[in-house]
Amino acid sequence: MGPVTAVGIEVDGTGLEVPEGTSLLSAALAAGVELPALCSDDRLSPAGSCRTCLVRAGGRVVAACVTPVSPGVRVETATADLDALRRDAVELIASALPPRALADGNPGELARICRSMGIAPETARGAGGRGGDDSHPYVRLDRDLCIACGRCVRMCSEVQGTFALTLVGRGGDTVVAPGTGGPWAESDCVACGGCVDTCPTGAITQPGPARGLTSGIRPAAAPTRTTCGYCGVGCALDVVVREGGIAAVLPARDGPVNHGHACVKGRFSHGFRTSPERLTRPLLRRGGVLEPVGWDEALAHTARALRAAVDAGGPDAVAAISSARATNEDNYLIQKFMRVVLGTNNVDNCSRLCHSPSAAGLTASFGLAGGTDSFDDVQRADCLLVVGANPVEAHPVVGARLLNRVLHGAALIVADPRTVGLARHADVHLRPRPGTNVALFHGLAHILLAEGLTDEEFLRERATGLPELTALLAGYPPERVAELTGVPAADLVAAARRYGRAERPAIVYGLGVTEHLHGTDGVRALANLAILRGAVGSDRGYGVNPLRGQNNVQGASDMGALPDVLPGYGKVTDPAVRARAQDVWGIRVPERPGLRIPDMFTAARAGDLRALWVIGEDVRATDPDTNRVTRALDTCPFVVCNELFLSETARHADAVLPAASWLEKDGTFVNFDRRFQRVRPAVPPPGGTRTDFDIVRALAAAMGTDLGCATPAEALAECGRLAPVFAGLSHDRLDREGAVPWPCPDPGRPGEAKLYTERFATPDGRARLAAVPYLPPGEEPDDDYPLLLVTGRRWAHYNSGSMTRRGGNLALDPVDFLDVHPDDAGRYGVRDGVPVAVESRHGRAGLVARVSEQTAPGQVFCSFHFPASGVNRLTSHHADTVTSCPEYKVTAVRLAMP
Ligand SMILES: Nc1nc2c(c(=O)[nH]1)N[C@H]1C(S)=C(S)[C@@H](COP(=O)(O)OP(=O)(O)OC[C@H]3O[C@@H](n4cnc5c(=O)[nH]c(N)nc54)[C@H](O)[C@@H]3O)O[C@H]1N2
Ligand SMILES: Nc1nc2c(c(=O)[nH]1)N[C@H]1C(S)=C(S)[C@@H](COP(=O)(O)OP(=O)(O)OC[C@H]3O[C@@H](n4cnc5c(=O)[nH]c(N)nc54)[C@H](O)[C@@H]3O)O[C@H]1N2
Ligand SMILES: [Mo]
Repeated sequence: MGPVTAVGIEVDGTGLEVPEGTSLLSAALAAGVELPALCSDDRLSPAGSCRTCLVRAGGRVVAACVTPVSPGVRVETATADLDALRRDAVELIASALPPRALADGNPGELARICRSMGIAPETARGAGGRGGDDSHPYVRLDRDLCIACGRCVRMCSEVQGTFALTLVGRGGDTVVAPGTGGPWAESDCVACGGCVDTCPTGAITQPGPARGLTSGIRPAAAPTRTTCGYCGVGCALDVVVREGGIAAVLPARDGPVNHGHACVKGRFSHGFRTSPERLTRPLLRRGGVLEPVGWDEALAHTARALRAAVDAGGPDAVAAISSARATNEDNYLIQKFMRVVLGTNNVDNCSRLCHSPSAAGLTASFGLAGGTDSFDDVQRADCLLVVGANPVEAHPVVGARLLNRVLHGAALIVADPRTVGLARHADVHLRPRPGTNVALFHGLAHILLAEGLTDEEFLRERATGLPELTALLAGYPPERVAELTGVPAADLVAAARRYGRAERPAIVYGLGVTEHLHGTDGVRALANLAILRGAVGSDRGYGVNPLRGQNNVQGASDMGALPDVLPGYGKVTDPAVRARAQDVWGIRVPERPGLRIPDMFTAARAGDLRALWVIGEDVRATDPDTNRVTRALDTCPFVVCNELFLSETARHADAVLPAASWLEKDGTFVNFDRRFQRVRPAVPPPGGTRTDFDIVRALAAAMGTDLGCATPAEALAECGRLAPVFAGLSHDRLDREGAVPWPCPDPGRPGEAKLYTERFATPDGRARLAAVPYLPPGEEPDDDYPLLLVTGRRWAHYNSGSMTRRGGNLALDPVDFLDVHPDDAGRYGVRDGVPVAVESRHGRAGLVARVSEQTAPGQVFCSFHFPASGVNRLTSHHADTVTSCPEYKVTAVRLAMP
């Protein structure tokens, strides 16, 4: 992408310069002239079909949206004949529609344009009667209002990449329809809301109070700009509130990551907020049952219980699991509470279950715990290597942007045992046996070396460890790697050559790399590829980028909700780090690293952990080997939960404190490419609930300590004093600038979106190649348990499903399926749609079989979004040897009678 040349043009007699390639429509807008353009949306390629944006350019009448500027062109927009032509075009379109198309108060684009052109509502006098489709919970189709502009179809294909919609019929009868022919609800639609957002007439709307609102049509009252509280993409959303309730959540066109796009969760899944099951009062267990009590009583009781645990077993007899769903400020306070009020480092967050191997591996290879490049840069790559990640379902906006890049010519290599969405568009799809990544990556590295596809200068000047790695890689020739991984040698060679010969490759990866017995080794072996290519910290590629999972899992860890580090990743064992914290907090920080989540459970089972505070994590549903977790929690004398709902964990707790959700909170999140963004309350916490921030402060007060940090803004400011990498951040700055990436030590300078351009953050400033041997996974299939279970995500539900099962998403995905390959279905006598029991060495779960070729023979796949199915009773306690991240991706199982 070279520099863009400016072109001098004239619009209605005024000269201006616009970039080469600009359409006359955009050029007119730049000159302050807004033209009607019913088939146009600046997120889409131009169509030029509606003829409502006619202008005269160089003497000819043309559709402005499809005509690019030419140097010196004179554009006329405002003559009487052009006004008449445009009005005629709009009038013709409107006249075919039924009267409701232009009814008073219709906020739609067409109705607004008609009003501005003085086209009377009576113009719309079409007969209608074409019917509609209301089969879908979030999308309604009114065929009578369709003008066949094709914006929805292009949104679905160009922005979302789902290709679910098409135009059918002829001439004036042309209308949008799901490509599969049947009802919308049964189509390929993934409810991203893109079609709703672009439709100019109200033919496609979302039902309910949001009807007619789109990101282009703002309601009178300003919406609240916030950051999505589901996954780690960090979509900027505008929340529209009416009569105290959320009427619509619209993707922000200027959202730095989402650029006007969103997904089914961020856009539509807010029904949980007003679910009758939402907790609104604190609960205390009395005589075996949870009973509602007032806040004072709940806090006093909890404070007494924590104090009693410390008295009985010392500060380390208490632990907290902090929440990656909660804000940075919540997390900052929670870890401060544990260290300052109780005097223990026993605090951890679900990064442990997720990307702790990324933090450890990336730190070891490069020096810092985050991804190396901004996603905007990743999207400039000419070759994408997507490993063990399913962004089409788990990070849909990222998935859509990656797919878009591929459709525009980037090469795509997917490494995933399953045929995930992106794999269908891949140049090479590597399907390793689960748990064999290290061998796979070494196999690719072997070929890079053997074929001279490495960057020798980079390796000489900016990396260490090449001799050791070279020696190790000698043992990973393609044939052997093919045996270890099941990936044909020819595919390995093809993939290595693509990655090796690309000009600017990027690696994007997910839990298929981390959630393994050797997850950290996997991250390091993957990082080797970027280092060998010199494609990190340089202009020759876009590094290694984990698609972090939870909305704020990066932030929860950044804030020091981890047992071994303080905010900003300074080690608790480092006296200088502790001294800095002592300066800010005024207490001595305990120097012994605390317990990791699985060790908390072990300590509980042993009777050593006497109180556990679980904040926004349903450990009884989502941690592995549920039976062991249950024993731990049942043995622990006091368990308190901050929750929105009576989750599996809360249901068995001794105290439950009802918490506010992301839509009701003030603070910040850090997304997967290290950007801090603001979270703002669109609505107040429902009566009786409190924000986690307030709960932590109140509990500290009940224990006689003022935690300071009266507001979230003050908490982030205090964090910046403790952690130099965040010193340049503040709520005020984020309010002004939107998103700011860390490292950001200086309030007057931008944060670092791309890392390591000068040097790596390792002690010697060099990237470190890792010579780690391949070791087999913790479980292998055998005669008793012949199948390998892989667990992961489905698009419509989110983790424990506590929020997505309460609302319309349940209708989109009501059943917990076990995907079984047709060969295995035949072998084990399983039919599509029948209930199956799954057994592992650790427990039993009940699911419904779905026969599908998405999984490989010998492997089965399911999600963990329906706790009642008991999927995590199957998963084992095997965990990454470096970070204790569970081996969720590999469990030997068998099918049994339900
Ligand atoms: N819809 C939805 N979105 C979510 C979530 C959700 O629950 N639902 N959760 C959020 C969270 S917390 C997270 S962490 C992210 C996770 O996002 P992802 O990491 O994309 O999620 P997963 O589906 O768990 O795993 C990714 C892929 O790893 C593959 N895999 C398994 N084993 C191996 C292996 O040995 N090698 C390779 N190469 N691949 C393997 C699986 O087949 C799977 O397709 O998603 C976030 N977004
Ligand atoms: N089998 C299997 N299991 C897995 C995984 C897998 O791939 N396979 N993935 C693992 C991964 S990567 C992750 S991250 C975990 C996620 O596991 P969890 O963190 O347990 O899952 P969530 O459903 O995201 O959220 C937990 C709870 O937080 C509550 N909550 C939401 N927002 C807030 C808030 O602001 N404050 C408070 N106090 N509570 C809130 C929700 O109601 C929910 O009950 O699951 C892990 N479990
Ligand atoms: Mo996660």
